[in-house]
Formats: sequence, structure tokens, C-alpha cells
Amino acid sequence: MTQSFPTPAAHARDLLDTLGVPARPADAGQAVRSPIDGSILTHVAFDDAREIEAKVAAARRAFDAWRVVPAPRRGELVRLFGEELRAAKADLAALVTLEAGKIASEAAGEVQEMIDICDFAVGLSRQLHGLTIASERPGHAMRETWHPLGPVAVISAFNFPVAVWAWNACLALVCGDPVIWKPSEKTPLTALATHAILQRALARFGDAPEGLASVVQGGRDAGERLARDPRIPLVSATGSTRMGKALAPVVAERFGRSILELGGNNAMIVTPSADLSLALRAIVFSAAGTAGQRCTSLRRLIVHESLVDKVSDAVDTAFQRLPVGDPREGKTLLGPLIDRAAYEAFVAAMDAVRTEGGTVSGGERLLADQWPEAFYVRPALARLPAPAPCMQRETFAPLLHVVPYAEFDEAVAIQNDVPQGLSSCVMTNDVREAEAFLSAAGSDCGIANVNIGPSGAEIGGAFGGEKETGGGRESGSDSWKQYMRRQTATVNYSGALPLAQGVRFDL
Ligand code: UN1
Repeated sequence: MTQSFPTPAAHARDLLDTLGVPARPADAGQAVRSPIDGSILTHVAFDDAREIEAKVAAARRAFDAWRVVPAPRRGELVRLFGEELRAAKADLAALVTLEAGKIASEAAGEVQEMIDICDFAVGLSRQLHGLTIASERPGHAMRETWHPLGPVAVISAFNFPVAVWAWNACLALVCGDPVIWKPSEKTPLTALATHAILQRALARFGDAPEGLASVVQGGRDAGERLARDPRIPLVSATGSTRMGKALAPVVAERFGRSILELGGNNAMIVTPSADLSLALRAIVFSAAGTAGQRCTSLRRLIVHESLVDKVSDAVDTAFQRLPVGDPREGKTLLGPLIDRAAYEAFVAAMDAVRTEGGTVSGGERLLADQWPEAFYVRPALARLPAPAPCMQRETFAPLLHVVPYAEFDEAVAIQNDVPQGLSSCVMTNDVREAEAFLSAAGSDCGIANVNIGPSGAEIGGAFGGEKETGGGRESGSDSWKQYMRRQTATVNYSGALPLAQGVRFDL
């Protein structure tokens, strides 16, 4: 039985009220649509140049005050934010479902990812450690100190509309940096809701400077404006490789720093010793979960030739049985694509497979009678006899390419032979294969896994990838260092002035 739900617009209005987002005019500005049925949720006004300027100027002023607040005290703000997020988790997740189309469990997981990074950042606020370094000169001490950097612009994508901002914002805030957020124009409401939740934490915190965190609504122009602004020393951007290629030179031209998290074209190698039932579950979640719209989604399956038919048939059967539909329904595992353009890219990618000698099963559009403006699809399996040019591209949809391999080295070479380098994995019970995959001559990706799929990383590790993925690292490990500036200090506590490298300059 299909459950009945309030219309997405009515539900979004309720959620925005509950989450404390100030009322906005419903019929002005940019239309925000729900991918669930293609209906308009509301309208959001884009910021004009003057409004953006005011937010950047306020962030710059906030920096002067925030950078001298002790880091553990800055951590207290993030701790309060984590508390507010816990209280708002169900409502924010429901809004993620309405705006991005994620199934309930994945939407809740996304908010959990925000809470996790809050906890990480709170601990970090007491661990922004530098080094002490042995000086070669007598009576001298050397040390390295990490200082706040300045306002950070975060440009985020529709597919993780809130978690990726949180990875950046929580670190930036404990590091002493104000945050200016330009969310995807497809998901402005979850950004407003998150901002309202942060406002509650700020109110409880008490004395944070005005302008410490702001949201800039806009499209490409707004992103470019932030990228150009010399008052913003760091721009952290998630999105397509095309977007990154346009943005990076603009930031570099003014010697700004960027963290880029761009396209992935992630692979799994399935070896003869693999646990196939484990592999099958990992494949289906990582290829079809989030409707294939994660940057970590599985797009290429490289299977030993002895198993390729068996594994492909099993994946095909699982794809056929996956419950596709309204992401608000408890049983649904595959929600909609974000919009028509995403569907058209999916169709074009399947056409390319056929043109290049492959066959495609699945890939049909579903529920079009009920919702002509929403784009639900059956995941598609593309079988190819050998790697083909169509496998070089990232298509943000549930399309999985399969190719056979004969020797393990060949499988690793196929895995690495794409322009992107985000995530990768091998399914094997052979320790030599596992270690070779993780070695210097193995996977060339930022993320390399054994016996799990390529998606669904935890926040504790550094997240990001090589080559066209952009080289950035976000969230855990020592990613925080990018949000600070390193200062090397040498103090002479002797009465003499010996020079380094034995240089003599006697007056
Ligand atoms: C993204 O798709 O931009 O590893 C981020 C994952 C998630 C984050 C994905 N934790 O799949």
C-alpha cells in the first residue's frame, strides 16, 4: 500500500517553520523544486552583488574578533551546534529528503555525518598542535604555530546539501575562521534550515561576532564573486570537474587557496577469492544508493573473467528488484534523480555504451505517468567486453559499467586509467592482492578500500582525491591545517647573534 503524504510544498513549509527559518515570500525569486514530484517547494531570492559584498565585509570583520577567541572556546560553539543538530535531526533529514530526494535513512545519515564532524571538531579545538623544532643555533628555540586563516567560502553541491558544508564549517569555526556558504541553487532550503540551527547555537554561545556564518544564495556568478575576492583566503568547492576547472584559476590568480572536491569515477575490482555475497551488497549500495548521485558512487566494476557473467547476472537481478519510488516511503531504496538534466545525461551515457559496443540492461524511466516532472529510473548495468571511452566520464546517475580482467595487475591498471581519482576498492581474501592494491603501485585514488564499497566514508579520515578530482582533502585526519596558516618562529634567548648555515657577517 502506498502511503499518503502532505504535498512537498506544504511539508517543506511546516519543516521550515519548525526548524525556525524566517518566513519568505512564496512567489518571488528562484523556484526551488522537489525531485520527488517536480513540484515547486517555494521561491528563494538570490543575493545581489551588494548583499554579497555586505556578507563578505561582515565575515572579514568577524574574523578580527573570532581569531583571538581561544580555540577551545570556539569549540564550545561547535559543541552547541552539535546539540542543536541532534535536536533537529529528524526535521532536517526530512527536508533533505524533500529537496534532494534522498531516502529517509540516507537523509538521516547525512545529518548524522554533520553531528559526527561536530564531535570531531570539538575535540580538535584542543588539539591544534604545532611542532617544536631543534634549532642549529645555541640559545635559540624554534616552533611552528597554527593561526586562523580568515573567511572561508564553502561552495556545496546538491547531493550532500548539508554534510559537506558541515565538514568545512565545523573545522573552519574551531580554526578561527568565519564561513560564507554558497549552497547549490538546487538545495537552498536545507542551507537556510542549517543556518537557522546554527543561529540557535550562536544565541546560546552568547558573544560570537556578527557575520561569523552567512549564506549567500546564488548561482555561478555568486560563486565566482567569492572566488575572486581577496578577502577570502580559502575557497572550498564541491561539484563537477567543469566547475572546478573554472573556479581554481580564479582563486589561484589572486594566490588564494582552494580545496577542490570534484568528479569521481570510482571502481571496484572483484577477484576470484572475493566473498561474493558481500561484494554483491557492496556493489548494489554503492552503485544504486543515493540514485548513483554520490561523488563516491560505484561507476566501474572490474571483475575477474571467471566470474564476470555470474557477478553481472546477480547485479542485474538485484537492480531489477530494487524498490524505486517516493523516497518518503519506508520501503524505497532508490529515490529520484535530481532533475531532467540528470536524466538526460543518464540516457546519453547509456547511448554511448551501446555505440561503443556494450549492452545495457535496466535504465528505464519509471513513474513518469504519475509524475511527469520527476525522474525516477531503474539502475542500469552496462556490460562491455573491454574498457571503452564511455567509461572515462562521470555520469551522476545509477549507471554501472562492467568489464572483465585476466591478471590482477591489469585490473589495477584499468582502475587507474581514468582522469578522476577519488575512491576505489578491491574485494579479495588474498592478502597479497589487498596489499598490492593499497601499495604505492596500486590504486592511485585518495580513498582505497578492501572488502567494502567505494562510498560511505567515515568523517575521521581525510576525504578527497587525486587528478581531476582536484587534490583537496576535507573532514578528518589533518585536513584542518588547510584552514589555518602556519607560522615558523625562531626566538633567540642568548646574548649573541649566530647566523644559520655558519654564515659570518662581522661588522
Ligand atoms: C559527496 O558525494 O560529495 O563517502 C560526499 C561518502 C559520503 C560523502 C560523499 N560520506 O559517500
